[in-house]
Amino acid sequence: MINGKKVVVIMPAYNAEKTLKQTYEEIYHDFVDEVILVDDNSRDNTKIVSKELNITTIVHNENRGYGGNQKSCYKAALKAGADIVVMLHPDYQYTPKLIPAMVSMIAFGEYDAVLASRMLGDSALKGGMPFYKFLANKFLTAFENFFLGEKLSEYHTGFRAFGKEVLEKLPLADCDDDFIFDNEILALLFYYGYKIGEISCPTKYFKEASSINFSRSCNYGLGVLSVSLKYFFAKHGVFQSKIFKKDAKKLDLTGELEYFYKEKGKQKTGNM
Ligand SMILES: Nc1nc2c(ncn2[C@@H]2O[C@H](COP(=O)(O)OP(=O)(O)O)[C@@H](O)[C@H]2O)c(=O)[nH]1
Ligand SMILES: [Mg+2]
Repeated sequence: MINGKKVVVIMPAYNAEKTLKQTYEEIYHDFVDEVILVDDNSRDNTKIVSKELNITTIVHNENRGYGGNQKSCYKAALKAGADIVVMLHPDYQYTPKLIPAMVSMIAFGEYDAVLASRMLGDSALKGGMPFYKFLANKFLTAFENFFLGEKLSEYHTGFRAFGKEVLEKLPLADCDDDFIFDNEILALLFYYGYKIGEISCPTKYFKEASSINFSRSCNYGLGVLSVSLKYFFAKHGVFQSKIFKKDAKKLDLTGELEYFYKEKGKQKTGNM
């Protein structure tokens, strides 16, 4: 809780058994009211590790993709009464120690969403980001900034925080079920006039932290170009593609969620 706002950390997980504990233990639990993990039908023991750590756990019985996973995460967080939701990858790529800083930027009313950027400062290459990903990130960011008329340092980080209003109001149900979800949500935030803040964030690249290969990265890159152009066309009244339509669907919060495990009380194992 910070400034009277309930803070929920969500973790979209896929084969994260080796890095989950380390990630979880770096969360500063004094500000975080609940942690929720959605296991997207992992082939390893992610859900067992998650339960052992007393994390509220939901398990998809089929793989719904990274965007599909986030949709379940946000539904669960909103149903748990979150005012601020932090999306943190359980692959120990981003440091959870920045959660209080990110959450404060929303809790005191300055921003609607916050991105932890690897491209502010010089941490991306130092942290081992492959050079081709670095170049692609720079190019895609410049392209998207141009077509959106914005000035973010990157659109591709997996460490983000959102106020509940944006998760309730944006048409997230109609967003992609794969990686391009991350880009669509940012385009929608700008489209509806919400404010996005950024902080700098170190990153670490190692085997378990990065499984996206060259061809999936290329697909993602093409998706980013497409979202940028669709935004531009929608904004200038040329044509409105699915997510920019007025009747695009929001998350449906009416159904019950099936929990594999529910957090029992609040466990303070943070080491800060
Ligand atoms: N649901 C789902 N998530 C995935 C899949 N592949 C990767 N992820 C998750 O997507 C996130 C980003 O993937 P990652 O390999 O870390 O990408 P990178 O760090 O950007 O190179 C991580 O949280 C992964 O757990 C998948 O096939 N399905
Ligand atoms: Mg990663």
